[in-house]
Amino acid sequence: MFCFQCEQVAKCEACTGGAGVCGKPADVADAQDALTGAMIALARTAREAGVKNDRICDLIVDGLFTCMTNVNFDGQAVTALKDAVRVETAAVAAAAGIEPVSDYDVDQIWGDDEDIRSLKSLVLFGLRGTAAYAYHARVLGYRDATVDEFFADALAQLAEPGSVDALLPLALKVGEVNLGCMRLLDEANTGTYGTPEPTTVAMEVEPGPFIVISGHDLHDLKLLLEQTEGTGVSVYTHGEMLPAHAYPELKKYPQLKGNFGTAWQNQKKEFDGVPAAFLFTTNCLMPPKESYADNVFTTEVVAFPGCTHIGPDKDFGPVIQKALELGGYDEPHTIPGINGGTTMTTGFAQGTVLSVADTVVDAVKSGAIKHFFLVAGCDGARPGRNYYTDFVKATPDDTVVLTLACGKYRFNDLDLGEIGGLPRLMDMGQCNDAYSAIQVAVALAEAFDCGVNDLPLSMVLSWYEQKAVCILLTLLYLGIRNIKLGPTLPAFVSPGVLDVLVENYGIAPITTPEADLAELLGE
Ligand code: FSO
Ligand code: SF4
Repeated sequence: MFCFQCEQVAKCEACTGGAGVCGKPADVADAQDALTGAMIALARTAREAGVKNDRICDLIVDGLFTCMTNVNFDGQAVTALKDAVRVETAAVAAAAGIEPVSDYDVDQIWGDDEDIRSLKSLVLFGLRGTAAYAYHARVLGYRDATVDEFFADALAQLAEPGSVDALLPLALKVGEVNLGCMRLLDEANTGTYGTPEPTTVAMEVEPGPFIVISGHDLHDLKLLLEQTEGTGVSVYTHGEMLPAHAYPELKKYPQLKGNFGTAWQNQKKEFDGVPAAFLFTTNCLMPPKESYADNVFTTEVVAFPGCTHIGPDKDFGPVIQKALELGGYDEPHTIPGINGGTTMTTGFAQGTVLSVADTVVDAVKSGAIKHFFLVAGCDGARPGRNYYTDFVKATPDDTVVLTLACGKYRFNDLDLGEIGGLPRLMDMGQCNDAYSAIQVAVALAEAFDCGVNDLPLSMVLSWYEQKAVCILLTLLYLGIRNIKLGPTLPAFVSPGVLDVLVENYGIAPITTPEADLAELLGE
């Protein structure tokens, strides 16, 4: 196996040998590469045949999402999807009277010149992240032809020799398309479940049977809430599902009680011995410990051998049954945040922040707000990630901290007080709600008649997997400069490509909270 797509990659280089650091076995990694090679063949065959349709797009989106970190550990499921892709390739070729293009050998990318390998990896991993967002929008009935067609176009280009001059714009194009895809998902989520409202979420679990739902898919949560009505089973969010509490059409269910635990990398500790059922709708699934593996359920493209998978009929009966069998706690039970807090707030997406835009602009003009920090991105296991806690704790009282994605669990139980009638710490939502942060930044730039780079706004980002890659490409596409990135730089960014990113965008690795704060505040 060869895999270097995520931040926890072995030795900051690549996972090789029998299994990855994430627990992905070599045969699954190889099956994912074979699936990717088959998707590239489908994309090239479709291009030659001049065919574009939803069926091709859906297979490619499913395949890209399946290969993301911590999503699918089931080699049989991955191979079944590859077989379906091959059947489609043959059908497209037959209908057009051409020969199908043979499967592409992805090892050609892994063995390429390091800058070409780096840029093709940026494109492929970025596409995987964008595909996850397209998938979530699609289940809510939202799709966009520009986004859909780009997946196949870009995959087909990965099989071409490529040059730095051609691949850099392609990587930025991934960022552009991802912006459109996050907009689509924002429309899908708010159009279906309403505009998020500021909401305080308890971290206490009440006595009685309960289900913990993790991941990003609001549609799955909605179905689970419908099916748990009247059963006596409560539902708690976990990880990236936390912002669901802010959506009017989800929060109206009384059995949606609160949030369980912290970010994804703590699940082995936090799920151990808990008398509840766990439902994973997307990443980030870790190989479950034997002690709770029977209580883990997966759905959509998530899978783990031996865990019950809820299929397209979306009958969550087995999950509810498991929760009833386990019975939950006898007494209230609280898992505090990592700073000891017992509540957190969410729901400060663009709808809320822009509704008080005048207040925010006045506060900046009066000097009450000196600076905005977007401290956002993924959490992970690397020890250096306490940087983000320390950074937020050290931000001065006249600054605002916006956050999103699961990296916020490093500090979202802190009470940072208020500024100009607004909380100093505002959670804008899931990683895809980076779209909200961009909209707020653009609105502020318009209000001050300047560019986003001229605002008193700094981005201090943490990355872990491929959604962070596509969001980073979006920020670069928008020309955002001087992003601080940590806890380590991606292993797939070659020194040559890093030079380009530093030169053109001023990207820099995080250093220490004190030094970075002083630099960003111009002290
Ligand atoms: Fe976190 Fe995992 Fe949303 Fe990522 S849950 S690490 S950025 O999947 O997707 O933030
Ligand atoms: Fe290694 Fe990350 Fe790939 Fe897993 S997804 S095999 S941890 S690089």
